Amino acid sequence: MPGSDRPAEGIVRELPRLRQDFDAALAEVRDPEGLQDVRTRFLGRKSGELTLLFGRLGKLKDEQRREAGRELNTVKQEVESRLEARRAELETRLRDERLLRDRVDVTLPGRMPPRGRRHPLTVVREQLEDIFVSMGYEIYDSFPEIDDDFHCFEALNMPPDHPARDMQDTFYLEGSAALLRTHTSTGQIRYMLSNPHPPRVRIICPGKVYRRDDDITHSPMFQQVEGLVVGPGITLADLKGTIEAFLHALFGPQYPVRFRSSFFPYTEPSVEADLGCVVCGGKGCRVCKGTGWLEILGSGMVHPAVFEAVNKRLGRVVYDPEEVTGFAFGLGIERVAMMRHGVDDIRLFYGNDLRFLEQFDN
Ligand code: 2NL
Repeated sequence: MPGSDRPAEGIVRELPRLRQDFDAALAEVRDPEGLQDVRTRFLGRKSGELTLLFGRLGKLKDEQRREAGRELNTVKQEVESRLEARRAELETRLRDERLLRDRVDVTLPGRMPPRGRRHPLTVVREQLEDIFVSMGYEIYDSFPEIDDDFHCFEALNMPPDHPARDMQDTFYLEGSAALLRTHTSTGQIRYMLSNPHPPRVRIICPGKVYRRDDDITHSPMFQQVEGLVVGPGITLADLKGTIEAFLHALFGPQYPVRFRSSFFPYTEPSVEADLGCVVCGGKGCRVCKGTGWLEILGSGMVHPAVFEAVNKRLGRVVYDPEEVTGFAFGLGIERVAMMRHGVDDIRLFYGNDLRFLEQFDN
């Protein structure tokens, strides 16, 4: 019987079977966990099959122990190096699989980010600004939008009982004297009060204004551009020439411009400018209500009472109505955009509906 008289042979005889089992187990390995299981089965510290054989060496005599030990060590080294080789092989295979799975086709066209554009009202406002800048005007950023009675009404020749102050039209802030400006004239008054080149003025004031109005042609918030020119010898002819040049620059010189007498508390005389209907070319249609004309802006010669109110606030005469005159005008940006694009409901500009906004190019 092996193991009794030649115990070394007993141990050594186990080795071919152990090798065979190891070969078979290693061939089954598919992943690092499986590989660890095989390592434990053969080399595990407590009950690895090879470890147990090493444990049996202690019972042998010197000569036999050396002999069997040599054999066992050879096998152990072989097992270890084959485990290591398999580990390297597995690692390479797993990495290749991962690279294949995560492959990116760098030749694919990129996904284009959606491209934004300026709001149609911004486009119109910037066109207006460009035209006036080319005529030598300064753009005066007419903040604040929350203002007071003086800048919005009193300085503009609208005394406390004036109908324009009616609660119907103006948003007042609860429990305070503050209000939302109803026009950007507030900015023009502020400019005159802080003018670096008195008494000469040549500015436009673009900005948002607020009125208690809401229907297809009125929005409670809308945008306005007002202009103001002050200096010695400014006349109604300057107003007419400026407005005509401006409207021709904005819409094209093919449209006729006419002036009609009108009334505003802050101008005298006051005139409204009409433009030949951009829809029918003047023949008369639904949009111009058969007149051939579209009302486009209000204007007039600055009322002396406006200069006087500013002088009074300044505490000295800076804009002497005997020395300087001026003209002013105001128009709604939405109205220009509606005429330009044939839009019939002002609220579309504030609905943020991309189906509407995407129809405008820049
Ligand atoms: C409109 C047109 C207008 C003015 C605005 C103005 C400003 C100052 C002095 C005098 Cl500081 N006038 N602005 C003048 C005429 C018309 O706006 O349709 N408004 C209801």
